[in-house]
Amino acid sequence: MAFELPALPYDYEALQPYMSKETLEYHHDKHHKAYVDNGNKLAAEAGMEGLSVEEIVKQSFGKNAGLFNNAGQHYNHIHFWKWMKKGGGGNKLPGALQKAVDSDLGGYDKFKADFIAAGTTQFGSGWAWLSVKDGKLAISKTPNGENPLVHGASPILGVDVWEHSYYIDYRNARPKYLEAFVDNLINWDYVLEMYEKASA
Ligand code: MN3
Repeated sequence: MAFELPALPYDYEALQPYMSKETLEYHHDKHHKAYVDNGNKLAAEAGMEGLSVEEIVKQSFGKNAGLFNNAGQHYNHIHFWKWMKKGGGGNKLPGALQKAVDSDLGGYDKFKADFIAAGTTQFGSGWAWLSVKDGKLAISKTPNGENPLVHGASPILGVDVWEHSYYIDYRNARPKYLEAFVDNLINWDYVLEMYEKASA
């Protein structure tokens, strides 16, 4: 099925002051749209246009870099918009997630420190992740458009650490952006939804 640019699930102003209208306009309307357009073109050339975005990501990994990068970024951004909400973030996690964070990651404070460290230490462009692998939560990082799907895991939360995600609002201060994301933006209800699907 052809890739489509999803509408943002909130207004362009909704995430201010943590993520500006200008950032969302560029990031969603221009960057994500380019991944959709390029991904559709490259998927058609590869004869994969009938597959789901998840299948295209898995099948193109290590074989078709152009298609993989665009399909990976399309998948990542579809979820990234939903992983944020107005009034999000903080340490009030839905019950099942809190339990898993406590048992698998050593509690919320350690999750926060390790997740921010993953994003801070990703050299260059990429993502930091919280995933379910072999039934347990795990934190990781990936370069460019890569994601945990190609490492046998199910991503349930990711943060974009490409400069286009934070440079307008935070300039070079990536750790400040990551802290604001965790404290003020994460939509834990959507993380729970993905956690339940991944654990089913
Ligand atoms: Mn991005």
